[in-house]
Amino acid sequence: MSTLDRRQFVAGAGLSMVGAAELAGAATVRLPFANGTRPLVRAPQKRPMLLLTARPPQLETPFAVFNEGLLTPNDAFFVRYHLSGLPDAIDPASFRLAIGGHVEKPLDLSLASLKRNFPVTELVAVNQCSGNSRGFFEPRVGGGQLANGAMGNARWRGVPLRTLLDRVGVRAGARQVTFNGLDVPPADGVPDFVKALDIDHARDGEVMVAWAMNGADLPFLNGYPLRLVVPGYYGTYWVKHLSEIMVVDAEFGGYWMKTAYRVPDNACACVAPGTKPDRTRPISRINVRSFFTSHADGARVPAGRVAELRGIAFSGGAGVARVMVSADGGASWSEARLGEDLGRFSFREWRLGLRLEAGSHAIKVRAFTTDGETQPLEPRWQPAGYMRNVVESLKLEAL
Ligand SMILES: Nc1nc2c(c(=O)[nH]1)N[C@H]1C(S)=C(S)[C@@H](COP(=O)(O)O)O[C@H]1N2
Ligand SMILES: [Mo]
Repeated sequence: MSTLDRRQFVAGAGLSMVGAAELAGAATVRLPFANGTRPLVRAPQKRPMLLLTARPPQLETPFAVFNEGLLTPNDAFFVRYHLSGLPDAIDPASFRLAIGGHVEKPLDLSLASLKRNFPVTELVAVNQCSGNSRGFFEPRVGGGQLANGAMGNARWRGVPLRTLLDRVGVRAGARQVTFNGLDVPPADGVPDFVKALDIDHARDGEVMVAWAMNGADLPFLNGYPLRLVVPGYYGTYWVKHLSEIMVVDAEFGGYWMKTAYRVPDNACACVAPGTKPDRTRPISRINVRSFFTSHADGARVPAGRVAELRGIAFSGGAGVARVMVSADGGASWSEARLGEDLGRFSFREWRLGLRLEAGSHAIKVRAFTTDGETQPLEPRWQPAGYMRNVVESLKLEAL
């Protein structure tokens, strides 16, 4: 795509992404919770997606996409923004990434220089929104009422953040690194979206400044031309349209670290339903999850014959060791076969054949990581609606 095309293309991505006329005729999806009707809309570079909000754009992946393959196609990858001030055109020729703050020699990099002058790395990792599945919380909580489609798995390509930090020379006393993108708050709005990682995390060699996913430029709505990739961490840290990296010598106190995106500071990151935590900490690593992808809830299968069940499992970096399936409400569990290993941050496929007698069955799936973490059998609760990872249950009708 030429620069001119790109400019024109993204011009529609911001304010009027979805016109009222389009919405009027849109097909809808019914998510399985109250007020769960979502129009399916076409945003730039996207196939029809579930619309949560148009301004800022928030789009959820139709869940059937996760049965297409282990990598989530770019045109089906979910979209989440906080601020309605999206850039409406980004010219790759004049774009700059600034790296500065508590460093020896600050850098101002062009896209071409970033791609040409540093070693390139690739990694498959899940980007999952903290609030993925929030719509299922009971009691309900405020925030985007998402089903399970605010996640995606991609092969990211870019430069390790460590390499860039080594190049600018981090000075002694550095504590954190902050990340800012080109989107801005509306004039009277909320604080700018800036996130921070501890300096050791930023230098772990895995955190990446990426310009491509699944072999193509980042779609505009997924952060063109650059985004941070923080393997194993929730999507909130994966700053899009990344334009400024600052090393700081104190803990960063911005709104999106100090006030938002915090979880109860205890082992389960949970509290009794309806209560508030006494102490919180910034959200961090993704917890282990597994899903059915081969069958939709309530699907019919032939009685007395083997139904091939399939799904995905993932974790925050320990890797999936085992996936167990129960067809008797959790009394007994069978081990599923795991598919190709694309790395410890990736979706992992699981498969299991189950023979079901005539009748209605509730099938459960539960993943275990290599370090023994597993999913709770009962949902945990917290007021922000983050980190849901209860064992999923699938209803099948054998007839
Ligand atoms: N610049 C910018 N980056 C951002 C955000 C944002 O609002 N602005 N939202 C974050 C959140 S909360 C999530 S879950 C991910 C979503 O990534 P995606 O839109 O590519 O799926 O982007 C992150 N990066
Ligand atoms: Mo998010």
